[in-house]
Amino acid sequence: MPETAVLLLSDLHLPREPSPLRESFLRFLAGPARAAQAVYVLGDLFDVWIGDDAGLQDHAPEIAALRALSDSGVELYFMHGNRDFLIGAGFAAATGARLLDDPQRATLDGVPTLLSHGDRFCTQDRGYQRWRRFSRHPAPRALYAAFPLPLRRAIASYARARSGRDQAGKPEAITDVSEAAIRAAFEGARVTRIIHGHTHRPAEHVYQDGGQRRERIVLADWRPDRQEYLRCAGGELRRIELTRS
Ligand SMILES: [Mn+2]
Repeated sequence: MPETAVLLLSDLHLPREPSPLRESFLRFLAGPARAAQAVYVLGDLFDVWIGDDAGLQDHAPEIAALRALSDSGVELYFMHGNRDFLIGAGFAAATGARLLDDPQRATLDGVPTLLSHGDRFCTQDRGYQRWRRFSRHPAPRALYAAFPLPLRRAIASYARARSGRDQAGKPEAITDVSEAAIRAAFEGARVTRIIHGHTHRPAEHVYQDGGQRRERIVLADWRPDRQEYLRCAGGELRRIELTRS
């Protein structure tokens, strides 16, 4: 029986400008991704996404490569991040990706798993959660979508700069996930594994709750010196550095 690997990645934050990260992602799609059963992108694939109209053009090479991957028979799943939550049906149609709800329960390699971008678990960051609720609300979204392209770009870059300043001033514990939110997610979804990104703090956290072993895997963000994905197959999880695979 052929091994059926599932690959997961998040927080690539691919920019609109030419970048080695964009090249690496294209190498990933043409290389290791082709041998997988499924590829899950758990959000913030793009650093900014102001709408499918602009995004599909700004990221034409990635869109074509994602399409080639799904045409080759690899299942492609995409979850929104806080930077690219405006990805919509146009992206799904162009790439062949299925858009997932956040959180999403899935059985990966036989393990009941909860997948999430991760920002929903950062409940101690009240200011951020307020912004999250506002930005995902249909009314402001419809208003934003009706703005001309240059205005949408300007608003996005203002929001990004502001959030960078806000986050820099907050203590680490506030911007990380809340353990209470994680426990509630384990209980609610009845899973023994959570995989998420967003915090840029790659780690494996193991919990022992009433004799039950649970684990929380935090995916790594991509940097010039580190581009990795998580490979889930044959009963083990492995972080694989793209440059060495
Ligand atoms: Mn994020």
